[in-house]
Amino acid sequence: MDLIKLMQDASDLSSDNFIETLDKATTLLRSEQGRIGNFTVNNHLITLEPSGEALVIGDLHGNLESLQVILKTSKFIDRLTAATKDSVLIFLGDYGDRGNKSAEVYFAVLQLKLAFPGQVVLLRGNHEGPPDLMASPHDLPTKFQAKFGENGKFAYQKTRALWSHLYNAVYVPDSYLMVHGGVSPEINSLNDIADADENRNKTVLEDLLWSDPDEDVQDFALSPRGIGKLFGKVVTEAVLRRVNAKILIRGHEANDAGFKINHNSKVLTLFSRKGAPYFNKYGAYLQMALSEKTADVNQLVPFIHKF
Ligand SMILES: [Mn+2]
Repeated sequence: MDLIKLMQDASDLSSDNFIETLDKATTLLRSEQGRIGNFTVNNHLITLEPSGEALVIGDLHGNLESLQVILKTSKFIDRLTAATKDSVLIFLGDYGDRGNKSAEVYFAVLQLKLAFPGQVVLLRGNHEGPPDLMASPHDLPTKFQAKFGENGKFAYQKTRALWSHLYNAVYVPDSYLMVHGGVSPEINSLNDIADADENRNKTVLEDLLWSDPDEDVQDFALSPRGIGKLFGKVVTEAVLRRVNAKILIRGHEANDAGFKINHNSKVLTLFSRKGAPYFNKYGAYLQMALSEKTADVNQLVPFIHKF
């Protein structure tokens, strides 16, 4: 795969090409269970081998330019193509809405998944939530309509069909738990994360997609978002202990530096897009060796790249 061609194809995207890509990706994701490439799939949870390199990308929200910058500076398509096949590209969710290239971002991300199925992981963000936990404002339907005309509605339906097949979390044993929003006090085991969907462990799903870490909250509190919770460091520490991980990596919150650190350096937030409507000064992504044993986010800072 070639980055310039991927970006060109995304910019030239037709509704037919988009719908075909959505169909292929949904079929692929639906089939994933058990051992695939570098990871093991257990329902909505991906467990990664602690080897090779990972590129972790936070919220993109329809900003294709940021994805292009990240893939170019990280040279990660070359890494994915390498014969060792031990590089993993992880998206933390929130692909669409807010920015003006949501369809293009979805297309590029799904093309990467289709090209490297065993090395690309797509997490579910709150902008890919179930019908009763939908993000607002949600401009995807109107943006698709404007871009694809009468096929916009169909493209939107196909996009919605994909969401329930996205993953809740990536787990690297003894090291990392990666989610879109946050952890839930109701997580007692990895299975609680793996099984959380529209029908089971609904509160866990809501917290994974929507919650935020807070320094002033001990356990948890109502979120100003109206969905999910603010969780304190007591919850972070308890959940990391219960699942045997040291660091929580998540997206979901815009910030000027592109990243922030919470809860005694146990929580890393990545925000990987720039431009309207957030106007954060920097976006950031994480490129790290999974074999490194890290118990403190400060040890990861050298591997956080700002752009
Ligand atoms: Mn979000």
